[in-house]
Amino acid sequence: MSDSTDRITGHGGETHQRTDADHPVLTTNHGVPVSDNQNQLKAGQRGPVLLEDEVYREKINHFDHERIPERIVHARGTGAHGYFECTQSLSDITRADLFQKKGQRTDVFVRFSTVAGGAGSVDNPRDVRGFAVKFYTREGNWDLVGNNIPIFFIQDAIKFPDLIHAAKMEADRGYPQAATAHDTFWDFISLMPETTHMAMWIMSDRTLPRSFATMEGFGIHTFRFVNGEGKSTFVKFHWKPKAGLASTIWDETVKVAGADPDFQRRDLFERIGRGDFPEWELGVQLFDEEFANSQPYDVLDATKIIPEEVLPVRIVGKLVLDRYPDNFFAETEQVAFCPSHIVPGIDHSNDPLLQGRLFSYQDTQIKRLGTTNWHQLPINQAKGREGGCPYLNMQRDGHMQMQLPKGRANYEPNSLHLAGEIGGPREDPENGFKTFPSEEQGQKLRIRPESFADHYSQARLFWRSMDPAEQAHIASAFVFELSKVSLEHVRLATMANLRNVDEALAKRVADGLAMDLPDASPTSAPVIDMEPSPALRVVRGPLEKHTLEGRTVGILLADGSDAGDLQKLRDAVKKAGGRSITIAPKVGAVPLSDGTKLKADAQLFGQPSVTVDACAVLLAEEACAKLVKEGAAVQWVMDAFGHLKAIGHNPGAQALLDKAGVEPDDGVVELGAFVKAATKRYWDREPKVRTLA
Ligand code: HDD
Repeated sequence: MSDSTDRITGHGGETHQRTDADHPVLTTNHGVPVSDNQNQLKAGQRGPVLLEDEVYREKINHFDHERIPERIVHARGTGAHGYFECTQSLSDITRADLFQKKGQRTDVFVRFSTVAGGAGSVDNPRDVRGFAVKFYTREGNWDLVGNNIPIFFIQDAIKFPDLIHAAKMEADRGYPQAATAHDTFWDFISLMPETTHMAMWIMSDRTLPRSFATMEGFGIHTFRFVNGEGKSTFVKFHWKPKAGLASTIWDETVKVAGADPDFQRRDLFERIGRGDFPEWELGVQLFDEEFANSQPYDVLDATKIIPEEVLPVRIVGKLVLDRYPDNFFAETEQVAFCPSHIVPGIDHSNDPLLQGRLFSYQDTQIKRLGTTNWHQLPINQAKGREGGCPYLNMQRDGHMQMQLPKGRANYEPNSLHLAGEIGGPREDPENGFKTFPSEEQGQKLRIRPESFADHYSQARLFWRSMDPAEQAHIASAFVFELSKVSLEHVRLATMANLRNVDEALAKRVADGLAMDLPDASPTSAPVIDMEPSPALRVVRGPLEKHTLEGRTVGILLADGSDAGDLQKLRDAVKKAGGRSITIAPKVGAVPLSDGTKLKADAQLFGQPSVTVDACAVLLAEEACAKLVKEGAAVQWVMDAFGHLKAIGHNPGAQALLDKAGVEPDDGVVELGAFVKAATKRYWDREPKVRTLA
């Protein structure tokens, strides 16, 4: 065997035989070194390929089988590793290991996703975002499989296949991909009043997050915490983004999807790459049976929230994503979450949506990953206690069995240990997981409880909690979506439901469609006016953060742009915690005022202003005169203004702003004032730039 200098360390730390200065030897999957990876084996130089060519056959054979079924929902996703840190012990409320000690860290893997689109669809349609967190706790994996919306469409899991069939592309035509603006979705929604509250959230800015880092997350269901004495406390989980809440304008969303379908995946990758780690605080709403019974809604109903003003969110931890997967398929595609994966100290409630979920995920993972041993995939493996065995039981065999259990103990009880053999693991009545012994009674019935009957009060609460700018976005989104519905009776049925939410909303939608308002649909419970909840707002809400931290400034420049101004601007953006990218008609070498040549970060056509959070225009007059005739440059500025972004400019750029129709306001400033102006959007500008319903 050659000495160690002939060995080279591979990706996973293993060593390989070195073939030249930099590369290990290429082999077949069965370890046979390959002499030629460029040509098939032929009879003669130009002869037929030979069947015996194992190198070629194995390579193509594997390639042909490299795709696995995509997730039936949430197919398009992006994941990252990180950690959860307990910042406030909850040991009095739960025995769950990860909440015992302040400062205690637990590894996590998080996957963000859209719902309706396929794995290859766009990152930012109007859609819910999955927010699935796998905690590798020392007492097993806990999967908190949530969304960025605190409620769900339906109350009972049995309707889930119908909902998804209606939302996804239509069965006879195979479109639209990743969009709800179509007949079957709104047909289903209009016939299921329980979906009305969620429809409001779907039409709001919540489904247009700027980045995964700027959206909230929710566990949605009521769960239970169970402490060491077996006492249960109801709990709802919230993820509050450190970067604040930020969404895009619908026109901007549509354009980003075209300019960069991977926008949010790229954003996560680049944030982590530059050490700008996305972070959330974990908040809990804790309550007991008495509180639950005193509310005008049922806490087991997943279409209802508990307003934060009614029951404050208590911050107990933080989540930091600080490592991108090494391999997208091995980790992000193969990761498997199950809401049924809970750990001692956490338990389910009787929420029929949650209960139904407890079966589905395990079932779908076997279909998707092709084996009952999917828990052995590294990304899904429990980590266990330090050095301890992550899991131990008598389950054996099955496809792709990677374990090597020793001995004969594949059954329990057994007495093999009495013969000095391996007896295998035994249950732990003291510390093992125990289901909370809730009292259950009643007949076996297929029934929806009366307490689930109010489908409009919280939809009204949401609407009346919104900032006027958000109300305009919601009404306009209904108009946009229903305009794409070809079935007139579906539009009318939807508006009939909206009349129960808010008459003004319904009127705005009807006017936007140039249709008469139908009679309101019947309601199965009185619609009550709840106290508005400002916590629900994105625009001018408690989580709207005026900052440049984690945000991107685009600087449009061209020949002769002032080098000193450029440096000052970049330094100021950096000091404010933002990052700047220089954008020019040609990337290779931009001659600046001091004779230096700048390599621009991006080319004007490839980095439209929809891909940045704030815009600066730094131009010499001569170059500006040319760009005034360049549509992409005019559009760059016009979109920045139309999407309510801050625009900083030097005097030389004024002609381009004029051509783009930019009007003076607080968000259009000279460069010296730009960094401060760039920390937010200018919502009051919107009525000047577009007609909203
Ligand atoms: Fe689900 C995947 C979230 C209702 C059945 N769901 C899935 C994922 C998320 C959610 C984030 C992707 C996980 C990943 O990244 O791999 N789902 C939710 C939330 C729901 C919800 C927050 C309502 C509160 N889901 C729901 C119901 C059912 C399912 C009612 C079925 C009864 N969900 C599934 C699934 C998926 C899934 C079909 C598809 C891929 C997977 O499980 O792993 O089992």
